[in-house]
Amino acid sequence: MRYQLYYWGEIQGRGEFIRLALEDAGADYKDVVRSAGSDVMDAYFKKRNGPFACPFLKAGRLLIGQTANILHYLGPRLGLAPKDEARRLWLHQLQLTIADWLVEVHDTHHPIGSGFYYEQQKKEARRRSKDFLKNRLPMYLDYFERVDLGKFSYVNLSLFQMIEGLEYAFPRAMKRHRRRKLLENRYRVRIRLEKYLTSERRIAFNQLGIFRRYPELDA
Ligand SMILES: N[C@@H](CCC(=O)N[C@@H](CS)C(=O)NCC(=O)O)C(=O)O
Repeated sequence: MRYQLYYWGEIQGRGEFIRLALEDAGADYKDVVRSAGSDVMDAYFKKRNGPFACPFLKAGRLLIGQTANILHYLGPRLGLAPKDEARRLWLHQLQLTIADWLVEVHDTHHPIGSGFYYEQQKKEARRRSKDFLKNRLPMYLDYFERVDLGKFSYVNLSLFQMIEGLEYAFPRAMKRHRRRKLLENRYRVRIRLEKYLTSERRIAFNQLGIFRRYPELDA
């Protein structure tokens, strides 16, 4: 199967959670916008039953949107999830929790709305980040440190991405929030995916993405 991934070409964003799974499995895929521009992606948004937002994946005749949904589909096909229904649902549940967590990270720099520039919501961003770092971040970290992830799966890859992103965005706060299992997972994935992570295919974190480094928002 040749997969076609549709996601913005300049950022890791939510597309990266899919890229990591495809790369880890050595899957045959095309990162469409990066090679053909974003017009092709826009055309899908105009379709009657197209996706609401990116990332979305084209797999044969299937057109699949929502990050967690895409991973739910890809997991067993890429050897990154078991076929057993109970385990798959558990992984899907964890991935949806990661999606919630990611929205909270985004909202640290855009707490009022995506229609405003960061500079227009700096004060609120500071309040929101403070609350996120003090209350929400440790809750999520403790949760994922505690739960049973089972055999290596796409959830391990997504957790790696969360920790990498948080270290990029909040290096000071993350020093206070070291979690042994999550760090071990991070090193494990770094070794597994070294070739991809050091290649040009891995877009660097930047100030357009979900994880952004504004020192004034860090601890
Ligand atoms: N719940 C969706 C969220 C998708 C989403 O918000 N994608 C962003 C890019 S990272 C987007 O295209 N937003 C445009 C919009 O919401 O209008 C997922 O996890 O995939």
